[in-house]
Amino acid sequence: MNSTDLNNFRLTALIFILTSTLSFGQEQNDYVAQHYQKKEYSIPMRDGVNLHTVVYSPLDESQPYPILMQRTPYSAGPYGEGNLKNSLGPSPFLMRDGYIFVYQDVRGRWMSEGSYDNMRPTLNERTADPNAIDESTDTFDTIEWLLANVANHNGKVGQWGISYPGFYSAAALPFAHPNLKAVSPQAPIGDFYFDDFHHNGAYFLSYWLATSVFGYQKDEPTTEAWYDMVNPGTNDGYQFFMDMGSLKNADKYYGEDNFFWQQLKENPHYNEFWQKRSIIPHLKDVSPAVLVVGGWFDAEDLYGPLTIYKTIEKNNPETYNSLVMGPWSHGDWSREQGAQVVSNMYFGDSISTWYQLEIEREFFDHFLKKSGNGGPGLPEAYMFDTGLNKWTAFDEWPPKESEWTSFYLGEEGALSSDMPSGNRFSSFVSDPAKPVPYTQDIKINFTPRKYMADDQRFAARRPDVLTFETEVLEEDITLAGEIMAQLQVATSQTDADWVVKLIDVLPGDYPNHEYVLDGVDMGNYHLMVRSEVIRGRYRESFECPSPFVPDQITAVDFQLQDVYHTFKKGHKIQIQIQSTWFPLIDRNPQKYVENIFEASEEYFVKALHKVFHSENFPSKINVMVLPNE
Ligand code: PG9
Repeated sequence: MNSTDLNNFRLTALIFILTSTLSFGQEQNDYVAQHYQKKEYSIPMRDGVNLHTVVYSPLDESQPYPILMQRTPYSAGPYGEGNLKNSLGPSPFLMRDGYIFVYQDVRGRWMSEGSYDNMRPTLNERTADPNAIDESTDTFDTIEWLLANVANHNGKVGQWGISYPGFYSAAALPFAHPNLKAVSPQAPIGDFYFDDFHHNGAYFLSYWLATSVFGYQKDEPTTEAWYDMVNPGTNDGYQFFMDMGSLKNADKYYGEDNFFWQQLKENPHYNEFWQKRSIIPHLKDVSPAVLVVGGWFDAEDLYGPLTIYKTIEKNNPETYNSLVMGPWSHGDWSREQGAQVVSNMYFGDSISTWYQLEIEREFFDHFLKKSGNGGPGLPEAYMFDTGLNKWTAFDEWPPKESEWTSFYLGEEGALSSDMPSGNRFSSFVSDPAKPVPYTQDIKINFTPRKYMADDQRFAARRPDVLTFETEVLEEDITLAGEIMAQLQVATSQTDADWVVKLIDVLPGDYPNHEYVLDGVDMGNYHLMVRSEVIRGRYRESFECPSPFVPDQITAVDFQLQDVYHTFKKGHKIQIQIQSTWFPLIDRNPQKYVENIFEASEEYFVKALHKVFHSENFPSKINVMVLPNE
């Protein structure tokens, strides 16, 4: 961005920020009331089910407008985040540009008819059977109806959404309607076995409360919640879930009528139930232009945006497919927040506003208001370096310039590019009765949002967390791309989870920023850059688990999600390895049982875990390093 553009941006952003000195919601409400008219429709799908749809049309009918739609399970009406008046509505810039905004309750939710199905499976083909429906056919039928019944549109349709609405945007891509010209899946769920409810087979206990929201069928269209949130009776999540013990004790909170909780319990492995709900295999023959958006510190959906972008890129080289990854936690980019801070790490000011103005607005403007030819002049991958706090434009992701490099675990907690020698290992006792907390302040809530950049010093000082660390870096090193952990481990028992955390150890004199919470000292802050878990039983296959042979050295390889982070000179790179991460994930009993959701207490046993760093059994973290310019 040249200096003129930068000044224009700053002026626009300043005006916006000044004008929205009212609460963000209030300013939006007033603008909607003054410039849009709202109508509600019940749109029939091919099988006769009617979907509740809210349409906001510009009062100024001097020109035709594109339709910009969001399909949501969170209520399109005034009762949830789907409407314009909520901070998760479209950006103020899109609202002022003028679109016909459409919000729809997906099948089986709120005011729509039909039955709900989490991540409804996508059909592999289109047939004449009117009852052969999925989210793609519902989107197709909705667009057909809107084009025929909504006035003053320009014949072009866009779709966008964050999180679950991001999935519904991606689900519009298979067999897309020809008038659907631009789709922006933002923090989209790709697959519930790798996003949200599980990571590599470990169940995300922290999502347990959310099962209330997605686990019950309503009797009829409704504007009132038909489900109750479990009242844990405490805000202390660690204590609540420790007191609960085995997951089989969770049944007393969820009855048989919570169909999703039953499905979670009955399908612990990556079987056909989960596989058919993944949108990833269906991202072929994609015709709309795509802008995928995600946050490097998104605790809910990180597999989704990265995998959806890469899959579209691989299957559809001719399709306009782009990616933006910023220093955001879940959904931050849609909210106006001056200072962008995750945990205690400050990344800059007005990053969300800049993205909304310079990227999202340009994308939809080009493909929905202009010819759509030639592209909007945006980079294919606009990625934020969370170490240098700056954007970089790449023409692909991961960058072709990045080179694979291995960091080897070594003795005495060393981490380096040197192959280990000798026959050494590091060990720790993993005790399910004293699991490692996943953060320092564990509060029970709908889902975890803010732990991804937390300080990890508390964990480094526990005897059941192994730490391996480089010397102080003598020059910057930039990780840009994928990460693959390749561990050589052994356990005295027959099952184990393996958590790997990649950490940027800040220098002791690192300054506090004005946005850092009182009492936090950023000197020596152990910034978690990336973290991931694998339930060790799935090391060979997510569909067919296998126990460990006690004390037998075993390879455990798994992918961590991508990063773009420069570890600056004077910092250190640290790897932490542990086997509990509570109550983010449930506790692995460590004594193999077919279904951990049904494990009784006697299966929860201590285990001695070993991580080898020897000549014959090296453990390493493979990263993609972007050569210094
Ligand atoms: N992906 C997020 C989520 C899905 C299901 C349960 C809880 C959270 C989201 O839609 O916010």
